[in-house]
Amino acid sequence: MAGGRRRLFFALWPDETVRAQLAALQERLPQAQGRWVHPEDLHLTLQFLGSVEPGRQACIAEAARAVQGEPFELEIDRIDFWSKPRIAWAGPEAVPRPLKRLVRMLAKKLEPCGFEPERRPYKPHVTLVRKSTPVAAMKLPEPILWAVEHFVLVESRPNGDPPHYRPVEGWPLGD
Ligand code: 3AM
Repeated sequence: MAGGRRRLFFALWPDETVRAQLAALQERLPQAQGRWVHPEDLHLTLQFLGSVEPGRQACIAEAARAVQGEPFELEIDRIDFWSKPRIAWAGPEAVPRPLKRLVRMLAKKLEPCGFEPERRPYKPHVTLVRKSTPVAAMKLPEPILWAVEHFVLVESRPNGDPPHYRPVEGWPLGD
């Protein structure tokens, strides 16, 4: 990675099939008013990094390479709403152990790069609508089955028109 400061985060990035299914969930929220996440931007954040100067970007890639994860299946089976950040989201009722381990390991490997581990408990979610009006929690009749085989580093360019996010590099989970 070269260039100037970049706003970065690690995420799970859906393939086209899962992306289309997640985008279809947005259509289940017709009552919500707010800023709809562009379908091309739908993702599940693993760790937010913020604005990163060029000197730390190689360290981040090195940290990601050192993560020893394993593939897993994520069952997106509910829609819910958080009132404080005002987001409507989709996520798994049960958090798979390999996902917890992945997030923990990533945080640990990133510490030498100068990133403090997140203190709040990890709550995996795919944001569907920001600045949303309240949405009733709902169990999905048919969960989305997301076979997770890699994770990515994403660059965020929040200004201008969406999509705002672009995966810049990816790493496989498992061999
Ligand atoms: O994945 P979601 O959409 O929930 O809100 C930002 C977005 O969350 C969040 O990181 C994701 C990718 O941009 N984010 C933005 N600023 C943040 C911060 N200072 C943050 N998360 C933690 N701390």
